[in-house]
Amino acid sequence: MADQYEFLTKDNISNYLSSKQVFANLIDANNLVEFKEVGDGNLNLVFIMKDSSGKGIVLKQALPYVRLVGPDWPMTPSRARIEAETTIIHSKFAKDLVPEIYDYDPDRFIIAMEDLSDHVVWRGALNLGLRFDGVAGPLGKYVAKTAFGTSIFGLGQENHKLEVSRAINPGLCLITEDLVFTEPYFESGRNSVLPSNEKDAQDLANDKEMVNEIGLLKYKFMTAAESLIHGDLHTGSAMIKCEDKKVAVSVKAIDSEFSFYGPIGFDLGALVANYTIAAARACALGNLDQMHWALSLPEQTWVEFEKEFRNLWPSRVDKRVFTDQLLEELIKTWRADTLGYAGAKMARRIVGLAKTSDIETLEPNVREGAARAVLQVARKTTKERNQAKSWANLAKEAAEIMQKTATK
Ligand code: SR1
Ligand code: MG
Repeated sequence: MADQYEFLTKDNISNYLSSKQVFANLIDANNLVEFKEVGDGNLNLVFIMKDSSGKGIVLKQALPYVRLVGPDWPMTPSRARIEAETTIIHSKFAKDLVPEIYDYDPDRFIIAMEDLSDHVVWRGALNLGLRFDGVAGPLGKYVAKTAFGTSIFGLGQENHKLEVSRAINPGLCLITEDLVFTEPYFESGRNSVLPSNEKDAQDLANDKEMVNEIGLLKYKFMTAAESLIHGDLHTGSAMIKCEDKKVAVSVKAIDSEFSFYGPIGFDLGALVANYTIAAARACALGNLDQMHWALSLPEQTWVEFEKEFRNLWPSRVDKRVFTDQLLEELIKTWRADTLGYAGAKMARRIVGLAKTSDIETLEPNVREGAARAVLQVARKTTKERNQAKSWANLAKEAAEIMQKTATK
């Protein structure tokens, strides 16, 4: 049975590390001096160990249920296999932008990977009002490199089809289909907002044009097997190392357990959504410089994505009918998809299950305005996604909404 396996604990982890030859040169299991359980996500156990010589390793174990809710919400632990496989595949195209995977244990659903304790989670830094450049651009590059490499253009017809079937991830896709695309509009008992935001949530659910767009975006999410996407690329899925405290020297996309063959714009949209949420927090805290900076990040990610994808285009496997004109059409479509998914991902983080610390750690008096702003930006961004507005214009519109809805 997939749910009958031993969970990692402080008491058995040293034995686990000693039991596998693959760890012999990576860490001294008999001399562990540091042990931390750092899993602050919604799904898994995550441990960091260090030995007396300073070598470190991370073990991440998938539980047979959603950690956020408990055993009442069973969830396939084979998502750990998906994450290990996707990270390894993505590393072929963007080695520096993902953690190194050392091992995957299919019996206990444990991934052993590079210790990134010299990095911090980007969302945490953003929440502190810290401004690190050199992150949004590399994340756009990560999406471009992995999207091209795993697409028909990078793999060719047969390999692409084999990959689509290998990467199928129905359990985790269902979570996204429900939490992102359905429940914010059709309450199923898992939504929540402040009482003062109830009308904002109702306005969202009653917005027929928005629901229609969400239907189109959900359908595409469920059917467009464009590339092996990350599937949950928010600012908590980016780890950054910033030695001089201004520009990141290393950026790693982590936690790709929601990965599957899906629409390329989904990952880009997730980033745009979370930048917007970070901006709404900054505005609520009266830090308008930080708000404007956060609202400049979508353009940085998009520009790097587009530049990198264009660079890779000449190396596509089959050029016969995949002409340069097609690339122009695809770029245009992906930009509209990015904005559509961005709005969907903003809205779900305000009304649905699994919110963001950016907004949730705000005092309720200012949280009200921030949540309202995110919902209004969400609706506008998704509904107007085909209007070909400049990134500067989109940022200006979002800033205006945030300043107008701010509460004290
Ligand atoms: C039940 S899992 C909730 C959310 O956590 C992850 O970060 C995904 O975004 C998922 O929707
Ligand atoms: Mg995650």
